[in-house]
Amino acid sequence: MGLSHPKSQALLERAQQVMPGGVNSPVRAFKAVGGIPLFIAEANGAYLTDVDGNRYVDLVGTWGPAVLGHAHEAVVEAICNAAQRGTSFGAPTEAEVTMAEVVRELFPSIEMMRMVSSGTEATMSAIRLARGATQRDGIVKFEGCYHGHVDSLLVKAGSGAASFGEPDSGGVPADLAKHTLTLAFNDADGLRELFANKGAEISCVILEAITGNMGVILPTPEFMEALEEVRSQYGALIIFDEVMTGFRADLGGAQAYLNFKPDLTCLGKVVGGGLPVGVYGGRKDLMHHISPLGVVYQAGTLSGNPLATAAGITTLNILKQPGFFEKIAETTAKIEDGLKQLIAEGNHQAVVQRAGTMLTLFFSDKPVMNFDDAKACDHQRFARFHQIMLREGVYLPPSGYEACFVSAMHGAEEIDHILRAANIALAESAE
Ligand code: KE4
Repeated sequence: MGLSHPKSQALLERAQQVMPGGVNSPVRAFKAVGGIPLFIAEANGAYLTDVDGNRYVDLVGTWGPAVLGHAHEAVVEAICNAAQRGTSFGAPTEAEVTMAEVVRELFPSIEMMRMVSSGTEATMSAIRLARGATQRDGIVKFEGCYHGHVDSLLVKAGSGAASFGEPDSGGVPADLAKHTLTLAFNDADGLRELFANKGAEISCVILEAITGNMGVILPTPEFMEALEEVRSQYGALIIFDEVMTGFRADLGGAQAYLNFKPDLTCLGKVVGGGLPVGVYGGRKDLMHHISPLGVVYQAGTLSGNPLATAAGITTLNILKQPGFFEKIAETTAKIEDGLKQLIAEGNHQAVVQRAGTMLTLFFSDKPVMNFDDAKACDHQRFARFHQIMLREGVYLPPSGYEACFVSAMHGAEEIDHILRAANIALAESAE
């Protein structure tokens, strides 16, 4: 018996009159998994409650930020206290300095940074900086990696492998997209070959070094070596988009997990503790190109505002306590191991891939190493799996190309609930 969602249905009909698809971000529309998007009334700890009173163990974590769990008492208190002193001044504050110092402590490669209000703003600004600093227009990205809705990054591979990109969205000018080259993730030889042909034109390589937007995929050592080679041989800047992996793949992000020092890093999600914050930063000599020091312009009315920095500082100070992050990663590993055991016992064609506190269950008969592998997964089965998990009270990302996120508030009871639900959903979705 499915859960009833009459209030979500009614709200969806109202919402669709005033917002495209009734949502403020496309993935929320549940298009990939069917059913209707659930309107959430509140969230607390590891749980969401929808407007019809149905309660779920949350594995979306608002796409990453809720690493402490929802409505964490200290974060809510910090936001309330800050709000009483004013919500935005459009002027520098001590909190921005404190927050930047905490980010630099956890991400030593970020010697200097600029705060913005979203992950998209962070990546958009980082590639503008790379172009400005190198005086080159070319950009390299990888199929399946998502970096926010930046015109130059909504680009798919052109007809020929080494040809420049084509728009991957309406409204992106072909004249802009052509400056973006796209390769397969983990294609070390393709990267070397592309640079051999066009290295002098390329300002940067931007990547999710551990991906989340085609599910969790780890890079091969060869791929990381090729990145280092093209940086040293051609002077291209390496930009790690850690909007998702920051404080998630590892406390110090993918760069700590992989022991690789990027030239620039983009952060978002967790860094704002659930409020709108993005960060881009890295080598001081590069950040000196940013206005008002240099000629690369970037600005934002609400950048570094008091509420977001209060939430961010509180979140990071709790997260960096000794053993705190490791405990969440340990919980995530228990979920991974439990899922793998169920897959083996039921002889299901599925694999689980994890990095730190983020994981993906792919309906695939082999490890997923790039976007072609991710596309070859059984996404119809994932849709059935998603709906059954929802019925069983577990809220998964509504797409097979996403990552699940675990919080500090997921404990033994939540692990047991997730695995019991998965056992049912694996069996029923197989039919
Ligand atoms: P925002 O502009 O949504 O804050 O960040 C864009 C972004 C940039 N880089 C990476 C690696 C990201 O994962 C994201 C946003 N991630 C998606 C989830 N796949 C956010 C969910 C959504 O689009 O609604």
